[in-house]
Amino acid sequence: MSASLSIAGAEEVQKLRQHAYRIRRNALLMGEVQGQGYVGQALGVADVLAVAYFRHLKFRADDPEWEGRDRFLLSIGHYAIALYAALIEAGIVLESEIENYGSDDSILPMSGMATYTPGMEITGGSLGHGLGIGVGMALGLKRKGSDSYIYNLLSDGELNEGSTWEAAASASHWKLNNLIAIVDVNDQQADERSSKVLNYEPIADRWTAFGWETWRVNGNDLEELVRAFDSAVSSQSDKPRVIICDTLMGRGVPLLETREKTHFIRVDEDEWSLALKQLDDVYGIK
Ligand SMILES: Cc1ncc(C[n+]2csc(CCOP(=O)(O)OP(=O)(O)O)c2C)c(N)n1
Ligand SMILES: [Mg+2]
Repeated sequence: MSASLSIAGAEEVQKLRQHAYRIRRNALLMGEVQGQGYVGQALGVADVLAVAYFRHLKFRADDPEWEGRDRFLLSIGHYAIALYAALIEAGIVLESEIENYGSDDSILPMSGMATYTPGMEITGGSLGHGLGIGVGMALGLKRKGSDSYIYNLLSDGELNEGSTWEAAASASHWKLNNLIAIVDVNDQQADERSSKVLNYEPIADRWTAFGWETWRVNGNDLEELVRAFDSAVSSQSDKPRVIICDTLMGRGVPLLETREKTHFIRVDEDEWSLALKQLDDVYGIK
């Protein structure tokens, strides 16, 4: 895959911008169905998901369990709405499922579960286990001689979990250069700013000290993301890779960007159409 990578031009970045827009829009539409949800996270990581799914991940929309696919592991079950929005954009989940989001028999439950949703590789509601599962999968794929990558999106809250660091240590021990961790640093968690709950800095030095090749980028800047993902995928080192992404919760919808409490958002009925309109304005869509 790395051999076929070319430097992203303005046209490619524009295409990724459109994907990011639609991921954000899908997330808002799902939020509107329930009137609430983890919408701020979805808006925050939409650019990361656009670059992952539409520049790097190998997948077959009509065959989500294709053996040759890259695996995208969502540690953070509560971010499911973000991944659903990307899976819909990728054609793995039908757009018509949006209206069933979060209802009893839906394939899109509010917390991500592998048995419910095509493209959802793991069940991730109990935080701090995604990276450990990723280590096991990456080791297994290596032993099978597979050239697939394991991506694991984890949150800054998950850096509070000892299990994340056990996994980080074992990944470098096993030289898992087919494992790419993506850390969403939005400096938020359920009760407080993440940096106040438990300081995570110097975050890049910590990962480097655990034996990882490390990038830190503005996770809402597509060009920076493309450069980091391209380097991570094409690196020839035997180390696991981590891309630390500083993101803004609610990104792309000013009324949500400025909320004080963004972990779980409730939006008044009339505010959803305003949120969608603000998103269109930000993207210059009439
Ligand atoms: C092991 C575990 N402990 C606690 C929780 C409860 N919980 C759910 S979301 C959350 C916040 C985690 O931080 P982060 O993912 O950074 O939050 P966000 O950025 O989405 O606000 C917590 C503590 C959980 N799901 N699993
Ligand atoms: Mg967080």
